[in-house]
Amino acid sequence: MRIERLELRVLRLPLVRFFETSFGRVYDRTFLLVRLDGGGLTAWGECVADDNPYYGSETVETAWHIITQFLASLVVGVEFADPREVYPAMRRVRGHQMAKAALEMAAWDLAARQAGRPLSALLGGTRAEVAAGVSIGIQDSLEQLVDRVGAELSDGYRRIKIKVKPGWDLEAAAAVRERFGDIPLMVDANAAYGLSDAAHLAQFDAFGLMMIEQPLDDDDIVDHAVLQRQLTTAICLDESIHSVRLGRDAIDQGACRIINIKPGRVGGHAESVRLHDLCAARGVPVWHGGMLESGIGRAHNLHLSALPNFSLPGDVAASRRYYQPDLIEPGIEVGPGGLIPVPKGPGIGVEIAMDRVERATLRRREILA
Ligand code: OSB
Ligand code: MG
Repeated sequence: MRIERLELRVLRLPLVRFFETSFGRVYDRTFLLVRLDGGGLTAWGECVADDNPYYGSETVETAWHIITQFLASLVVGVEFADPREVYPAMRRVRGHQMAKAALEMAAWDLAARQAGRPLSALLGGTRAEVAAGVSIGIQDSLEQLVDRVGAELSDGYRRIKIKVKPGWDLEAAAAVRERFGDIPLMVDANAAYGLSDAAHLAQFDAFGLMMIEQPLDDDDIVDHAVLQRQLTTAICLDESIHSVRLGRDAIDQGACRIINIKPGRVGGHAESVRLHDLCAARGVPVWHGGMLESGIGRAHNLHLSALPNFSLPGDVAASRRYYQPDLIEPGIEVGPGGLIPVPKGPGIGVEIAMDRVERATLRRREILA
């Protein structure tokens, strides 16, 4: 496989509904798309970096800089025997997992298209459909939260995650439990707490949650291990797990019992598969996280979610919750039982609506071999 051409675009799309986490409320999403061409085929990847460094340290502009100045020359014009060689080829660049992942994931799409097979088959997927959950942002009132949860449950979603922060936490979980009883429920704090909040966080134990996601800082493992010993609720790490090695360390130290895998956070599909396999070997379940992706990133996520140890419903939801219309046609939909079929065509297996991509594009750069 030889990558002959790289095209990078900055796009902006309005969200169907605002999304609020402990680090703020957003009404639209700015992100990069990567297009790779090779052997007469075209492939796509999406960079999950946002226009701000609030979830993680990367942004659209840092990813643009790192890809154009440093990564492109390590990938464009290079012959790869296997997409697993792409991440190691970028090793001299430290960090910048989201920028690396966008290129690496597009390379997987290219390899799968060249093989004429769905991406999930190359990654080792064993499922034809994946269980969908939803992530519900912080709302203006508990009534609105309960309404949203009700709407998502009637759409068939198999697990509800609510975003929490100091001042919007125990009451939110209580309101959902009171109205909907014993549904599969979890909370995500996006690093909004400190170890000094341990006693407060322990009050979540009363709600029988599936897990509490990323209560403490994104660069922390040890304090999460201290906290986990004080909770009966399982801790799931998201932001803290930037690599397979950090995943290993977190498990070994007892910092979490579950891991959220986002390929953008660990450097792409190959690193995600390695993390998935490590967790499977240690008896740690994983689920696929989401970053408000367009249909292109969403399709990538579905293919990866087909691997066997993605045993909990992920933040892989229908296109229409995010963008209307999406950049793919048809959009991704949730079927009966809250399941989403993994696309069956070659590569990511979705049709890209180029007219919509063009309309949403703010900037474009072409890099040739
Ligand atoms: O922490 O999982 C997160 C969205 C943006 C940044 C971080 C997170 C999220 C979500 C939404 O929870 C997941 C989705 O629906 O795509
Ligand atoms: Mg999270």
